[in-house]
Amino acid sequence: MSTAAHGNADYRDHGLEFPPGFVIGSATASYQIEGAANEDGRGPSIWDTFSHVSGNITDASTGDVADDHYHRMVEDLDLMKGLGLESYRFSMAWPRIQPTGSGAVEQRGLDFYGRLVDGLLERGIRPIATLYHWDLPQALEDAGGWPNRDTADRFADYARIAVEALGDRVHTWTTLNEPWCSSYLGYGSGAHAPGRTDGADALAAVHHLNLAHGLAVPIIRETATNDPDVSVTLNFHVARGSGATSPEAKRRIEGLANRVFTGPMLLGAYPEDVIADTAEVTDWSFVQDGDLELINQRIDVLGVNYYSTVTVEMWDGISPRQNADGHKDVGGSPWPGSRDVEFLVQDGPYTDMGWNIAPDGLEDLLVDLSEQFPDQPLMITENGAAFPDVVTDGRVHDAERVDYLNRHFTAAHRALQRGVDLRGYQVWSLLDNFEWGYGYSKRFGIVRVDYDTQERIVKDSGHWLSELIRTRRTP
Ligand code: IFM
Repeated sequence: MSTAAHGNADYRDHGLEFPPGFVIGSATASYQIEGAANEDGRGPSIWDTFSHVSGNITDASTGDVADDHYHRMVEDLDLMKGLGLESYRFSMAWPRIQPTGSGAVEQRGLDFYGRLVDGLLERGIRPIATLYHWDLPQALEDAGGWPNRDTADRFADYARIAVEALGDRVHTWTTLNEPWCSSYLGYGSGAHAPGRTDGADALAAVHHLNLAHGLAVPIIRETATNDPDVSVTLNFHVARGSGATSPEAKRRIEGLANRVFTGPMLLGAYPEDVIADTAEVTDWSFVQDGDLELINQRIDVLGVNYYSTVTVEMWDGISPRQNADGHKDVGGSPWPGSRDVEFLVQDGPYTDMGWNIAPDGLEDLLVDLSEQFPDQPLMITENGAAFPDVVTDGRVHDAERVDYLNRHFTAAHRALQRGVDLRGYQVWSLLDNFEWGYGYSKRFGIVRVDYDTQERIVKDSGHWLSELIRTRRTP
């Protein structure tokens, strides 16, 4: 990717105007906020199981209660309205709707999301629903999980059930959130649920997630009655490096992380170099005749999640190997076939996740995607930052998060100026929440949640975003 070198190098522009129709909102995900893990017939998900195993979550917490959003949904809807959000990206918990992932449907789960969507529409907020943000019903994992082809068919059934219930009023349906994490962190490194560590399983999961997406898209289109937008959200890895072996390392990482999804989904083929790179791990025999045609579906919007960059080289096999890929290191590798890629420690500043702050990476990514897929509208479906917040006199002056958002909205604006068809920006996250393997130790919210009292406090970043939406200009 080229490096953008123009304008304010700091990406701290103010007064940048965003066009009408550029939809600005915020995002969450079911397991991270809902709580009520055992209520109204919800079945267990892989994250319930995983988080209850000692040692898996940094602060030994679970999503059992989380932000108690399940019971505080109306309060949270009013909060969104107060902020002036134009859109709200949420996910639906598959085990709330189908407790065992197949067969019986739990109406109370569907009703919860029905009330959420109605509440959004009543407040003039666009509902952007994600069908799968990692909470796989445990029963499907017990049957083999994503490395098992049948899981893709079960996902298609679930998509039909969800869209039959809400397909008259959800504006945008997103099939999957970050299948990279579901496959490589869930089945490769073991940092995420279900915590398995097998490279071949991770790649089979990649394919079955791609297949699940491909099966669901036409179902959404034929079932919905309001002509929704259909999308998928990917967490793109922006790889950099100036060493002699960096181009090779970048090719490998961008192949495994990005092109293994965009290839089949948007171009109808797996990248040949990725298949060659992983030949010692798997023979890809899980790809059956006709699968690529199924996966290659037109989508209305490609969701882009971006937080930071990686800097890579091939490891020389001698010096101590650096492993700063930004993901929790629990021993396994999320890079099957490319364990010899070295992730160098990058220059700061960093967020509380240890991720480098690189808004130019977002601009580069958006321009690069629009060059690769010129007719494909894009939406930033996640961007935001964790910082350790302090409450002072009932306020949270999160200047670092405000600065982070300012820089990344500047990057998005520069991409728009360069002709990228970028349709909107959903800030991660509306609320502090359960940050997966890190539990509640990382706060991403523009609204603070006190986990003892469940009190919500709008942080300065929330006020900043609100002002941006109100004026259509970066404050
Ligand atoms: O919290 C996550 C989210 O669930 C998926 N994208 C990245 C966020 C921050 O790690």
